[in-house]
Amino acid sequence: MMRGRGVVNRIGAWLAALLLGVLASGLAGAAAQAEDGYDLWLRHAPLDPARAEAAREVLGPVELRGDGSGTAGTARGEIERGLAGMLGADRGNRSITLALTQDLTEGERWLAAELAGAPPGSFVIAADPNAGTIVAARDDTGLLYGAFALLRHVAGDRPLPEVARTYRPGMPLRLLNHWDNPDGHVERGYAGRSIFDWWHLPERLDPRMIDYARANASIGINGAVVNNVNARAFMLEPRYIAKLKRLADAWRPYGIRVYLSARFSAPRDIGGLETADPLDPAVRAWWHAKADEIYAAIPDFGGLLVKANSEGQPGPQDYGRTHADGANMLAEALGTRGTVIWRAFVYSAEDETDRAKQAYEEFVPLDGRFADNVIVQVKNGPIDFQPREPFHPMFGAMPNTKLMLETQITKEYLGFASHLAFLAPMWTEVLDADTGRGGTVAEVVAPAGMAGVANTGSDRNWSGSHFDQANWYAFGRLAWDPSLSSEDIAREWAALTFSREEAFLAAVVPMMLSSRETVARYMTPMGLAHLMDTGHHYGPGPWVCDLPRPEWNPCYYHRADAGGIGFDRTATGSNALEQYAPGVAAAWADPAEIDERYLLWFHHLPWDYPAQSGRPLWDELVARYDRGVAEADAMAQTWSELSPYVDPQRHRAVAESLAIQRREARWWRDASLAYWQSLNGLDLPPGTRAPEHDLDYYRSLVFPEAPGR
Ligand code: GCW
Repeated sequence: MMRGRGVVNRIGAWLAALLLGVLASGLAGAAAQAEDGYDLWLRHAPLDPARAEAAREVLGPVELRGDGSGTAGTARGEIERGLAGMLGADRGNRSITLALTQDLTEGERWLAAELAGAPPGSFVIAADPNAGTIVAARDDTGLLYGAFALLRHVAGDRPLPEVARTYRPGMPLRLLNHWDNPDGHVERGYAGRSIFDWWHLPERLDPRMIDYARANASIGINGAVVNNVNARAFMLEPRYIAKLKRLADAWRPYGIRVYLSARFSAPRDIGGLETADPLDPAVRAWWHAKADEIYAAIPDFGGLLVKANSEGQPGPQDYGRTHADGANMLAEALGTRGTVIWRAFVYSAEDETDRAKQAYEEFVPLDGRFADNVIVQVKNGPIDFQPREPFHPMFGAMPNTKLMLETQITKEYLGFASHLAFLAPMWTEVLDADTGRGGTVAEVVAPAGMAGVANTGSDRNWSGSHFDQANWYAFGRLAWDPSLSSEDIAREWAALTFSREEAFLAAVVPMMLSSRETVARYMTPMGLAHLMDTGHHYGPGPWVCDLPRPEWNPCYYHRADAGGIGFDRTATGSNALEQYAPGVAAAWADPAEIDERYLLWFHHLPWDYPAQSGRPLWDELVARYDRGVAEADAMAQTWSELSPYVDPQRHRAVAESLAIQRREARWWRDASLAYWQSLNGLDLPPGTRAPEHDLDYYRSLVFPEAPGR
């Protein structure tokens, strides 16, 4: 009996397990399997049967013309790998041909014509049920990008182009800037330690370096500045050149060139010279020899990135020279071999004017004086990666200088990796901005490129949170094609990363699209900026007024008192508006007409100023904080309903971050309102929830251990 019941029990358990398994797999494809996010958007999850069938009509074995080495071989390998994941063993029997234009057959020659004059990395794809699929390019990197684009088509919800379609990069340089220090600490990094294991290089190459290169290549990123702009000079020493060479060799097949941040005082720091004056012949010779040394090891070394005379970094102004003197000296050392990327993020202690005006004032007079291989890299806005800033007035104002756009993928001022904020809408807002001087920002930077301060780290999911992977992805996609819409990018990423189910995408894509605005609402609504607490930049600190340099203080930015709030940047104030083209300035000059998301950036207004809603400014501000908090709650609710579509491990991780975000959205709102009330003495509008604690409580919170400092 006992024994018999045991068998029955075992059968029962087996049936139950089977039933559970069927239920789970029936729920939503990939949802059953736990995932940790390491594979990013390159998961290559199996296609559902109907999509797989359609894909097999145009896909099959990969045929690579040419010798199959290097990057072209990498391209073939990636297609094999992707299709193995998505289609399994049955790939269909149409061939996939990868060919450089010189290897095209007579009948395919017309594809070469499609690519005539296209920039490096361009490719063409044509998928035909009769002829199979062909990816053609003029260079190997184009084949690699084409391979990834083909996989994106198969995996995403857009069919492969039947008529040949040409894809061209929108700008030549698509660079990650790592603020990683050689000791493994990442400045403003919220995803653990640095991914670069300098200590063990050159002998030991972490396999993660290859996965990193794959991820970048898959979205068109073609260069990486591997060290912090607050640079250590010793990274130019021979032992580091050897380490760098190992990385360059590993990344070459993925089309990634290495760049270094250079400390301007290196000739003094490590070169034994008395000076780093850019006009001193010995200094010039030192840099020249240094460049030769680097190029001997790394023939395709990309170039040098420099932060000079900014936040205590050395620079040419230390010797009474200009930014152009400094940049051109390095440009001469590199010659045609590489590029000097000179940052425009400068502000100096002595300058009494509005910090938002300083970069323009220092750089615009130098227009036309930079060497051909110098690019000036300009942050998206005139202050510093705030949740919202108007575009930088330098864009469009230096027609004779190559300007590059610098964005920040790591969310220093948008809640680190804990808050969900999809940044594509922020970057397209800048790229699409009409400078009023003959083009949009995207057009201004098209001859140069775009840089993104990376959010990678040693965390298993690379970016500290799953949704922050989307910002890395969006950066690459936009640098490749700045005309892509945020919605298309969000959809593509979410389908690759989580689930292709329409019900999932219909919920998660709108949530991503509004997420950055949500953060701006509960942190710094209506054009407020830089109210983050000192040092770590996490959480509110609008009360900080006593730091030695005026522009380090949140009070400097909000200028609030009993009478009103906001920074007057019109003609009655700092007149930063004047740095913009007249048409642009006009749209922001009148507080009654301005897009109110920029209101307090440009205007100082009384608390009872009638907002466009008709409500007094104070009431309007409170309403926007409240809306931000409500939206954070709504994101958590939306996500909780999406568990059927996402594996439990990643679903839970995101839910936990959203719980942090809900709590901290309240913290931001409550602390800010308590502080504003301490200045304006106003009651909250009727029906509004009072801050949970008093102002002293919020002011007492300190976080010396916050990451990324
Ligand atoms: O946003 C600020 C950061 C600094 C950073 C600086 C810069 C690398 O707080 O950590 O330094 O910008 O862009 O140089």
